[in-house]
Amino acid sequence: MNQNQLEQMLTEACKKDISSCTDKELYTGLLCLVNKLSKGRESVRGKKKLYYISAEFLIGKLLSNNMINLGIYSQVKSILASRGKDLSVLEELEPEPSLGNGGLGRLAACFLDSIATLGLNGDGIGLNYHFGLFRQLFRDNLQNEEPNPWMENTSWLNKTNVTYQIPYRNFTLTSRMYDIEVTGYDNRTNKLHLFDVETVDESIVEDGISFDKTDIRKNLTLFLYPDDSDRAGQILRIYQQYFMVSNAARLILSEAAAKGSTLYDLPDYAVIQINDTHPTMVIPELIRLLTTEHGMEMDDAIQVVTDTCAYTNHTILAEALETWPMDYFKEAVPQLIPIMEVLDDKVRRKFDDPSVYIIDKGDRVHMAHIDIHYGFSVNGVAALHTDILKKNELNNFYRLYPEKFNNKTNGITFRRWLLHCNPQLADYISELIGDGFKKDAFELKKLDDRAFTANIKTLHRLLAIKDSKKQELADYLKETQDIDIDPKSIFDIQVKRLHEYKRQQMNALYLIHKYLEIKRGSRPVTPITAIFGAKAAPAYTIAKDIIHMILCLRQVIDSDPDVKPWLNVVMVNNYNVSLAEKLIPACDISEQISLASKEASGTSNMKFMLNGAVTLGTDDGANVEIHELVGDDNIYIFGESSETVIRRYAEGSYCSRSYYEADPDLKEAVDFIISPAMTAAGSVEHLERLYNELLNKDWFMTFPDFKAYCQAREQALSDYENRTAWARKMLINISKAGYFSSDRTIEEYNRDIWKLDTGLVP
Ligand code: Z57
Repeated sequence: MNQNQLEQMLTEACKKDISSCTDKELYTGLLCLVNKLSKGRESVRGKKKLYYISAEFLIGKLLSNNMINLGIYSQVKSILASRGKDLSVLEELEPEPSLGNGGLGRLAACFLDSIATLGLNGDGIGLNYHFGLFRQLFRDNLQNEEPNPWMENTSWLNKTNVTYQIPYRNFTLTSRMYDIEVTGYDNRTNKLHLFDVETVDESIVEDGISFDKTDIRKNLTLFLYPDDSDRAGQILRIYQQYFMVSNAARLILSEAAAKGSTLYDLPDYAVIQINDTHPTMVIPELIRLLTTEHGMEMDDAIQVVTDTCAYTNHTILAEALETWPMDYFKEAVPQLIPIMEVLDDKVRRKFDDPSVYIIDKGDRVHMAHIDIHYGFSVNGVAALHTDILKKNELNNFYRLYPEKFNNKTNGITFRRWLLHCNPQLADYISELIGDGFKKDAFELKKLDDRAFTANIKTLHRLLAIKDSKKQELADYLKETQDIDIDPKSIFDIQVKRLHEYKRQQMNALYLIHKYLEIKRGSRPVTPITAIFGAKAAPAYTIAKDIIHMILCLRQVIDSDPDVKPWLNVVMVNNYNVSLAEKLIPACDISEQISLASKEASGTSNMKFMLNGAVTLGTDDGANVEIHELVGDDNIYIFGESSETVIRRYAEGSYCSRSYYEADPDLKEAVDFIISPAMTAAGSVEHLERLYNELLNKDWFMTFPDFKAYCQAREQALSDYENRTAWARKMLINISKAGYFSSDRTIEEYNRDIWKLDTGLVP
C-alpha cells in the first residue's frame, strides 16, 4: 500500500480531514483502520487449530504494535507528522488493557504475537474483565488500589454473535464472545476470544474496589484477580474459571464439528494448551459435554480429551498450586463432580500412591493432577524449572509419565520489546547486520563479531543510544510522575510483581547499606539511580510492607543532602506494560535476584538483555540460560545454588538470626528499617512487622545471599566505569538474545506438542 492510499483510508476512517481531527479522533480513526486492515488478513488455513486458554492476557497497548506488524507504522508516522501530529501523543491516549497480573499473562500475549507471526492457526481464549489489574497509587508511602477500567466506546473488542448458555447449580448465564484481532508481523491474523456476560453491572462497584461478591450475574467478569502466584481462595474464582472453560469447550467442539470432525478424531482438529491450572476444568467439562451432549462413552471421551490437552506449569511455589475444596464445586458447578470422581477413581485403581490422587483425603481437588493424568504433555518454562519439576516437585508424576514431561524455555516478542520500545537500537542493529534479525532473531548472533565487539565507534554508538533512552525516561518520569532522575547516573532497575521470593527487600537492604556507606564518606564514582516498579496483591501484607520500606527509604535519602547527589532511590507508580516499555530500554543493570529455584523463568530478564542491560542475578529460572549464553564475563551471578536452597528447605534448619548476628553490615542495614529516620518517614507498625519477619523468618533467605549480592553489585558498579568494556558486555548480551525470541519458543511448542500445519500449507 502506498502512502496516498493509506492517507485516503485514514481520512475515511476519521470521517474528516486529518488536519482538522483532534488527537482523540485521530486515535479512534487509526484504531478503526488498523482493525479493518487486520481483518483483511484473517485466515482459516489449517485443519488443526491451537486453543491457548488462559485466565490472563496482558496484551498492553495495541495501536503501535499492530501498525508495526501490519507494516504501516513508519508511513502512518510520517503522514501524521506532515499534518503536525505526533504519533507518540496518540499512543498516550490509548488505555492499557491490564488483563493480567505479571509474567504469566504477558507470556500469553507474547505467544499470540508469535503464533500469528509464524503463520500458525491458533487463537487465544480468555475472559473480558471490565476492570484490569488495579491502578496503584501511593499515599503516605503506602500502596492504595483503584479500579482500572479500560474499555471505551471504540476499543479493540469486536462484538460477535457467538453466545452460549452456561449452566451453574441454580442459574444459567448467557455468554457473549468478543474478539480482538491478533495480527502477526508480516503474516496472518488470528484472534483472541474474550468471553463476557451481558448482565455484568459496573455500577455495583462502590468506593473503589469493593462489590457484592455473591451476585454472580452482575460481577462475574468485573475483575481480574489481583493475585500473582497467590491463590485467592474465593468461590467467585471457580465461577470465572468454569465460565471461561465451558465457553471454550463449546467453541472448540463446534469449530471442530463444522470442519468435519466426528469428535472421536478431535485431536486431529484441536489442541488445547492449558496455561497454568486456571483453565484445568476444561478437561472435565469437555468430557461432560462429549458424554452427555454428544453420546460418547466415558472411556472414549477421556481418551479423546487426554489426546487433546497439554499443560504448562509456571511455578513451584506451593501456595500458588491450586487446590479447591470439593464443596466449592458442589456449590457452583455440581455437574462436574461425577466426572471428577470418575477421573479420581481411575487414578486410584491404577496407582496406589495418594500423592498423585486428584481428590485428597481432605476432599480437596488438586487441579494440576487432573492436567498431568489427563493431558498428553506437561511442560516447565525454563530448563532449570523443568529439571526441578522432574526431580522434586512433580517427581512422583515424572516417574509415572516420563514421556509427558518437556521443557519450553519462555520467550518474548521482539516486535514489542525491541522494534517498538527501542527503534533507535533496532535501527542501529539493522545498520550493522541488516534487518534479517526482524524475522529471524538468531541473526543477532552476527553482532558477536570482532568487527563490532572490538570497534570503539560501534561500542560508543551503543552507549549513545542507551544515553538517549535514559534521557527519554527521565523526561517521561518528570512529566508524568514528577520524579527527578539524573540521566547521567547508573540506572539500576528491578521491575516485577512484589513478592518475597523475588527479593525486592534484599535490593532495599543493599541500598540502605550503600546509603550508610555514602554517609560515612565513601561515594560512588558515578551517581546511582535505583528504580523499583512493583504492584503488591492487595491482601499480601508483607509485600505491602516492603513497598512501604522502599518508599520510606526514598524519602529519607531524598531529604539527606549528603547522600542525595550520589544515590537516588525511586519507586515508579503503577508499573505496567506501557511503563516497562519505557524503563527497560533505559536500564544499565537488570536486577534478577530471586531466591534460586523459586523463579520459574522470568521474562523481564530477557527484555532487559535484548535492550543492552547487563544482568545482576542468581542462577535461577532463565537466568541460568542467559548465563550460559553470555558467559561469566557478561553477567553478574551471585548467591547460593538452587541445590543448596532446596536442601536447606528440606533440612528445615534455616535460621536468619544467626546470619544477622554474624555480619555487622547486614545487622546495621536490617536495624535501619526501624531506625528513627525511617519511622519518622512512615509507620512503625509496618516497618516493625517487616523487621520481625526478616529477623525471625526470612522465608526466602535474603540473609545468606546478602554479602555475595553486595559484592556482585559493587563489581558491576566498578566495571561500569570502563565505558568501552561495559559497552562490549551490552553488545554480547544483545547478540545472544535471539534465543529468547518467543518465535523460537513457539516453534518448539509446535514441533513437540501442537504439531500444526505451518502457514505455508494452503
Ligand atoms: C505468574 O506470573 C507466574 C507463575 C504463576 O504460577 C502465576 Br499464578 C503467575 C510467572 C512466573 O512466576 C515467572 O517466573 C514466569 O516467567 C512467568 O510466569 C511465565 O512463565
